[in-house]
Amino acid sequence: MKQYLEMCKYVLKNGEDRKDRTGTGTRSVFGYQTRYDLRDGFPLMTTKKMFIRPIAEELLWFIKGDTNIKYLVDRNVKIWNEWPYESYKKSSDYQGETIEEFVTRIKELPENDPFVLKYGDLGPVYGAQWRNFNYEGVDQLAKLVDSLKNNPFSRRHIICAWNPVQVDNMALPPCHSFLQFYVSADKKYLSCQLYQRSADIFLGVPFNIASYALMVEMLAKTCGYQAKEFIHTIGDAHIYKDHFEVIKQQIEREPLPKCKLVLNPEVKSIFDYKIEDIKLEDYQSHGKLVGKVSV
Ligand code: UFP
Repeated sequence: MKQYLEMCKYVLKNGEDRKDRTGTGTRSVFGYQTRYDLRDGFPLMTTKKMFIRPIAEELLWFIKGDTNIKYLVDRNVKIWNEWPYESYKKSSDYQGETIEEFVTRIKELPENDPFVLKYGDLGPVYGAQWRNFNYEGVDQLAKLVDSLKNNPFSRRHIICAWNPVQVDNMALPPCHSFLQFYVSADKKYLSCQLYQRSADIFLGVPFNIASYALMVEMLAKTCGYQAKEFIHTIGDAHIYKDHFEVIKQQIEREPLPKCKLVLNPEVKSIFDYKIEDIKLEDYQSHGKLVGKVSV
């Protein structure tokens, strides 16, 4: 994970200070690429403490094609809560509830309750585009699985979450927008490259790397390959101003040996994974580092 720390240093040193949508302000570089070899371990950040469970739950939620935070809230995964809360706050139904009260309400109500359907839904975000592009029935993930198995050397192993028709209806336009997969000439290995248009280097990127590394591993296992490389190509690579101090602390830390991902070998399709089929072994890390999310 040295490459990640190099990127942090590079952006701090060479980035330009910019205003941004959230009002926090960032230091940013346009265009940066890192490559993670998945054969020598799983790229979960070791220079701060991380947890695989929310990352895996979110990925399973994408794979299901779900776009309502209810699934995540029920599993105590908080990562998407701010966005629906902010839109609820702007609505005429808002009665001064805190985010905790809003989330508790979503958790206690059934998934078909009108409040959950109205205020828990994020619009046509990742899950919708992956499984039902533009709400027109195109299942990009199923097509990808089919082409990886039956046409390995295709140059069209693509999943695209960026949908110009629906982007304005999404709570957050896709950051990790365009994915391409590549099978090695000997049909042994599967690699993946992600184009991420916008990346919060301190909070988002460690999460995004682990999420896509997990996805390649799951696809590789269920399509007959071994995961090889995750290539992360970023558009606007930025560090929020209020993360400068904490990221400098992280840069000082020495990376520890990579952990190992263990997937249940009984699972034969990417659509069948459950959280208990995904385990990490030998994860060692430095202590927790916290930073505020800019919404
Ligand atoms: N962001 C990430 N990774 C994600 C995600 C969001 O880094 O997976 F969903 C960050 C990037 C940016 C903000 O700081 O969230 C999105 O804002 P914008 O749409 O203005 O780029």
